[in-house]
Amino acid sequence: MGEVKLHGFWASPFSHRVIWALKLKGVEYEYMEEDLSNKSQLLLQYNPAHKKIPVLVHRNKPVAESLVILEYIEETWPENPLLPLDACDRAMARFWINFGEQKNNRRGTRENREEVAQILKTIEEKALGDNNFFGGNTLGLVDLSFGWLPHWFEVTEQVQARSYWIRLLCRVLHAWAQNFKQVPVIRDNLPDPQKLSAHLKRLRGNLLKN
Ligand SMILES: N[C@@H](CCC(=O)N[C@@H](CS)C(=O)NCC(=O)O)C(=O)O
Repeated sequence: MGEVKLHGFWASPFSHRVIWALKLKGVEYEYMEEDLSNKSQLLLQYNPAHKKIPVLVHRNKPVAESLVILEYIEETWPENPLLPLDACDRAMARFWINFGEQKNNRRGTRENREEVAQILKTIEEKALGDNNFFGGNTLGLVDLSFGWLPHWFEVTEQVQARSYWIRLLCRVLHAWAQNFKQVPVIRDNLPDPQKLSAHLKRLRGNLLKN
C-alpha cells in the first residue's frame, strides 16, 4: 500500500475508468475521495493545469487525465492486457477511444438527440459489430472508455424523464451495455444508481438555475 494512490470522486465516470483498469490488472491502490467543492492541496498540486480528478499517483509521481492514466496503467502493468497485441489493432482501439471522447465532450452542448443517436449508431456499427466487447470477447480499454454509457447515460436519461430510447434504437450497443455491466469488476464497482440519480438531479437543478 502507499505505492499507488487514486484521487477520485464517487460519482465520476472518469474515476471509474481508472478503478476498473486497476482492478482488472489486480493492482492494489489506496483511494482518496475528493470533495470537488473543496479540493485537497495535493490534488491542486498534482493536476495544476485542470485541477480535476482522477489523478493516479504512482511512487509519488502524479498522472492526470483518465485516458492518459489508462495508457499508463497498461504500460506499467502489462499483465492482463487491455489493448490488442497487434499494432494496427491497437491503433484502431485508440482511434475509437478518441472518437468516443470527442463526442462525449460535446454531450453537454446543444447537439440534438438525432446527432447523439447518429454517433451511437456509428460506434455500434463500425466499432462494435458482432463482438461481445469492443476488443472481441474480452473487455479492453475501448470498453472502459465507453463505460459511462451503460450506467451514467442510463441514469441521466431517467433523470431527464426520457424513455430509454437507446435500447430501441441501438440494440447491439444496448446488448453490449448489459454484457459490460455483468463483468464482475464492473458490476461490483458502479455508483449506487439512486445516489447517482439524486446527485445528477442536483447538478441539473444547479445548471438550470445558472
Ligand atoms: N478529461 C478529464 C475529465 C475529468 C473531469 O471532468 N473530472 C471532473 C469530475 S467528473 C472534475 O474533477 N471536476 C472538478 C472541476 O471541474 O472543478 C478526464 O478524462 O480525466
